Amino acid sequence: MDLLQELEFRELLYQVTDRDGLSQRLNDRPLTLYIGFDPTSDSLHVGSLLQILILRRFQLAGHHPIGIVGGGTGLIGDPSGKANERQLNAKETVDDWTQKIREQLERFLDFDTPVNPARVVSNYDWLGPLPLIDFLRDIGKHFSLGAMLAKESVKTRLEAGISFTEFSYMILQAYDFLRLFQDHGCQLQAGGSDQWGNITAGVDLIRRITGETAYGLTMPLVTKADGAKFGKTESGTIWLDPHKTTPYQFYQFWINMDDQDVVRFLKYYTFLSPEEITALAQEVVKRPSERTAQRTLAREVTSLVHGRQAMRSAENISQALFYGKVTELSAREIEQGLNDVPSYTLEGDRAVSLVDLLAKAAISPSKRRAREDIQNGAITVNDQRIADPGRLLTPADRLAGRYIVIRRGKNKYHLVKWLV
Ligand code: 545
Repeated sequence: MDLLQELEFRELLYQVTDRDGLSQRLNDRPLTLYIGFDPTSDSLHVGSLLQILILRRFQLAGHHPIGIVGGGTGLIGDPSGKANERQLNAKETVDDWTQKIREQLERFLDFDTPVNPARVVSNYDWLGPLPLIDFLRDIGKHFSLGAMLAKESVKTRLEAGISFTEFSYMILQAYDFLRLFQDHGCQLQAGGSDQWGNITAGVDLIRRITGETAYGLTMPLVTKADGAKFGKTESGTIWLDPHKTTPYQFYQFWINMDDQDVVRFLKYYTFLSPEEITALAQEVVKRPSERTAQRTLAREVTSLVHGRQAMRSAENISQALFYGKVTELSAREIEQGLNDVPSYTLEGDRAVSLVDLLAKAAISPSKRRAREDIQNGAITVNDQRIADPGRLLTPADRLAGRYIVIRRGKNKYHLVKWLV
């Protein structure tokens, strides 16, 4: 299986400007390719992860990957796939985000391999100093208004409105490709299918100016079988930054994947071989309740993004919460596993009555109901069912010296914390 065949197996090929030409070129000798990421926020998310992994797949196959961070284009705003004009962000903000995105990209690529080290560059380096008159004469002249208006990204916006700023975006992205082609021999640009218009604009510009061939390739936009938006949960976007989405939340996102989606996501997001993926696909059919495919997916992607240790810890938290063993967790694991459940903060070492606490922390609606909840066996403290309505909580009940985990009913978790 060559690289393009592998991408086909992984359902990652959507459009290619010249499938046979590119295939030959890839089998002939190492190629340089790039993918761009605009700093539209301070972190990349699971949507962009797919693209980062494409760079990595090419690098593993011996090709030279370049990641562009759009320090320049991020100041303009890509209209592709956007129904409305974007709000411009302040330059300082874009600068700050450019730096953060650059650092994230760098974590996924290999810069130390002597044969085909990765490169990450910001397009502000050449777009920032670009002189307007030269730009309009040398680059603008190659773009026909008819072709620009016919691009999906512009055509769909003519009604709702599009500024000259966003309209010009495709020229900047095309110019990036030309610069990388000239400066680094970069012959391929990849991206999601929303980028097709911008990518082909670059392929055309390179042909017009140099007379040579460059290639473009897109991947499908990631969708879910049930039509829900991929990469979001009730608690928001799944980011790659562990301060925005904890490794445990990240792990949960993957382990909760529907049976209908899990095999495709193993193909998209892991480096497991086609044989291993096929075997897991059979598990989904034969033993769906074991969720072996989901567990493998969560383990692989969490290790990839947050490292083995964070993955182990996420696994540990999941198990403990599932099997009622919170006492086995460390302080950090408790914080991580329960960071999105209601919490209540207390001070001091005095013993507190469980009934009072249940009412004060609004775990039970009132003191009377708190007593009933205890009598009905609905309350656990650190996974221990409590039967005595007179129970006092003392410092000895605290986990790691400062936490008590209270559950009401099957899975309504609450975290009580002591200030230390
Ligand atoms: C800029 C300069 C270039 C080439 C490309 C670009 C960026 C491109 C773009 N891409 C998207 C993006 O989203 C924000 C990233 C999160 C901080 O806008 N014009 O930057 C997404 N891209 C990855 C995929 C995409 C695309 O980063 O291509 O299709 C999402 O899957 O929307 O010279």
